[in-house]
Amino acid sequence: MILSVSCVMSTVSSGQHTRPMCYLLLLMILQLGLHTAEGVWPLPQTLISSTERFHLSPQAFYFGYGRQSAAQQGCSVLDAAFKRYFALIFPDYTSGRWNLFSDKNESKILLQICLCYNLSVFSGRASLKAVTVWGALRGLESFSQLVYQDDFGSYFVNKTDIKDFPRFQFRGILLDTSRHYLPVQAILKTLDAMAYSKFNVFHWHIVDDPSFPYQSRTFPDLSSKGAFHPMTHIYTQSDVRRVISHARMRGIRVLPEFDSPGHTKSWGKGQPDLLTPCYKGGIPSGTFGPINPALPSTYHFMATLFKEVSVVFPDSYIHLGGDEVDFSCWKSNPYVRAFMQKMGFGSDFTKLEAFYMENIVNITSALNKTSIVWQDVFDYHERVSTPQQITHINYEVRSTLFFYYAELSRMTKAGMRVVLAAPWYINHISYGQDWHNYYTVQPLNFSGTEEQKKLVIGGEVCMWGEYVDATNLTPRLWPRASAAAERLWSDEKQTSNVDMAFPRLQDFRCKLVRRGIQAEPLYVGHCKQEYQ
Ligand code: CP6
Repeated sequence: MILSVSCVMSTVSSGQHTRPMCYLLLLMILQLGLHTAEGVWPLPQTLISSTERFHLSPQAFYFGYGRQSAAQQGCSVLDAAFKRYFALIFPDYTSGRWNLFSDKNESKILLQICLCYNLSVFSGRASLKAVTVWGALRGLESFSQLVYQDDFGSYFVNKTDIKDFPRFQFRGILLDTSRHYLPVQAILKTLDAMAYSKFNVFHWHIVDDPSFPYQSRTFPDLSSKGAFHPMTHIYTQSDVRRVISHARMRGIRVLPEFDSPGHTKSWGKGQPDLLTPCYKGGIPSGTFGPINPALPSTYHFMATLFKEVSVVFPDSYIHLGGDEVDFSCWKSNPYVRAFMQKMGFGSDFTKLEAFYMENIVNITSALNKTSIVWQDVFDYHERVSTPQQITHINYEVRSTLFFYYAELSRMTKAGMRVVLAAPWYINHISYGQDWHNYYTVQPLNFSGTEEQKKLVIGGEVCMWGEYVDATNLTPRLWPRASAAAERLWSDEKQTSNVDMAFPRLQDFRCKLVRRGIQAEPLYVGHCKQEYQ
């Protein structure tokens, strides 16, 4: 069996994805077999399957490029994906356990995945047609989920027809590597699992108050003094390259966040005079607050750091943070107050925060990056009213569950593109089937025009790290994040019922377990192949 794959447009050159945020698959047609109509998570936009099934023999199965395909052998993304998916589809064969099943003398069927525009399906032949390599990756994932084994270990795939594309172009997961250090292996494994749920953005909240694990070329003291450990709890330049390359091979972009001016305590250890000295009774108290916005040296430092970061992280987007700034230290500092007077800010510290963020946004746009910030920045800007300066910022809405519809209305009305994060703070846990909460979110159910709704470019699952390290990351993320993944990928009408989703998600969770992901159980039940 041959699976022949074609890409109409070859966006396979090195570097990052060619178009920001939209290496989404424009058209993906996968014509092959499924064992049930529910075999794929997240649910494809259209899926027709029949009970007619084809036998797949690992000895006689291969992926090939369609004749008309713009991508051909040598396309590193697809060549590598063919290898990965072969192993995922035939785990027994690849692990050497195939002999247990021996050859039952079955006819060798040809499954051809052809990515050409002429979609023709013969029995035992499959064709996958995509506009970009990234679309082809999503199609391969769907195909791999369609293959199943019978009780004797033989592989099958049912006759199936899928036309698919994502509902939202931004489908992210945030990992926090400052509250706890996550070993590179844990990040790579998370990227693997993200691809299984068709996530496409890894938001790397790499530094924060507790630690600074990013090893900077320009400012090595930041990690040698600010990391939990200067040698073992850092991300070297080569670690970062590994993460970015692993992500890219799976159609995932890496969005780095260097959160400032708040959440920067760890920065102060390796960079003297960066943080604001707090005062008590007219003298410095010895404690430090947010980054000092009143010193020119601050902006020189930030420009130099971001110059490095913009090269190390090739994605066209960069996250600048800007959340939860505590004004009390700024208020206490006489030099900051004098700066406020000079700038005409009076005693409105939101103006100072807005001034700082505007400078950082300008630094990063001069580096040809589009900035993303947390919602707090929008709130300050709204009051300062300098809308022309912030039109290229995406806001991440993180207000409490009950209010995010109002926030979405308000922010899209101002013309902001937004990424919704609030309903998916998945670091919170509670007893019971809390995936329902992540599944039943309706991101576009706010009052606003069609134009406003188009500004919601997607959503993001946040795994804040206060109580999470490599011991519990995976079971806390999966399959709960997969519930959000279906909300962000699939048609809302077809996926509005949690009772219909439950057996499908249970089945998908078993697929994750089978692939070596320690995804936690949803409720009472069993998997054909339990985790071992
Ligand atoms: N760290 C940073 C955090 C949080 C934020 N920013 C956070 C706030 C509230 C909750 C969870 C996480 N830990 N830098 C807010 C975006 Cl409930």
